[in-house]
Amino acid sequence: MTATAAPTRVLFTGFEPFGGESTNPSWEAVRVAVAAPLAGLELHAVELPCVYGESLTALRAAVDEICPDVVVSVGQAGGRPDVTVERVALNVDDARIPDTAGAEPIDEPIVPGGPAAYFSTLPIKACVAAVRAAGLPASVSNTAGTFVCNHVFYGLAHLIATELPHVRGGFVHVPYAPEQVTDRAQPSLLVAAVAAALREIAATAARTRTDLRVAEGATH
Ligand code: PCA
Repeated sequence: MTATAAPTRVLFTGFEPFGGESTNPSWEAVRVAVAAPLAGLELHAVELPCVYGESLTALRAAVDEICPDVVVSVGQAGGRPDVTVERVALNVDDARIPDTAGAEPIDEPIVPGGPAAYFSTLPIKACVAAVRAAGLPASVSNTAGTFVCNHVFYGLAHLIATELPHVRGGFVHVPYAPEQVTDRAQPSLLVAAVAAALREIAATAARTRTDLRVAEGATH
């Protein structure tokens, strides 16, 4: 009898639309990413509200229900030209625009007394390399901002650090979808391409224990 390894359970999260947009490519891409099977992986997708606090409650509920090995949270970063794998989450909410419930916190800690920052526990450089090898643009980002995406990233990292050390997780920001920028000179990437990149990231996170030691830093 051949023993079959248990599949790596991957939870993707995407966000509802925000900021006056009618779609959010993060959720659209996550939906597409989980629609087809991927060898050795069990893929799940959950949509989060773009609301401080509530987004983390929903993430927590999904983690409790699905018991993932890997969590890849995804959000829209309008204006970025490529798929960006985030390195660091900051313990601060500082809203430039209201969240979809109207909250606009300024300089509030996400976890009072928590560490100033957490690093992603995904192999970020291996993930970037895998997306590029699939022919799609990707880079490491050193800031996830201070809006709801960073909030979810920090909350996820805190949950992993304090309660779920066997889970690996991080955050990926994705460009606008082309249909969002037909009237603006802004970079965009097809949802299908973003979904393919997310599948590469899931597969890479599942098989990679030690990240690549290659320079992906920034001078500013
Ligand atoms: N992007 C926002 C929040 C939700 C989303 O998709 C951000 O970058 O914070």
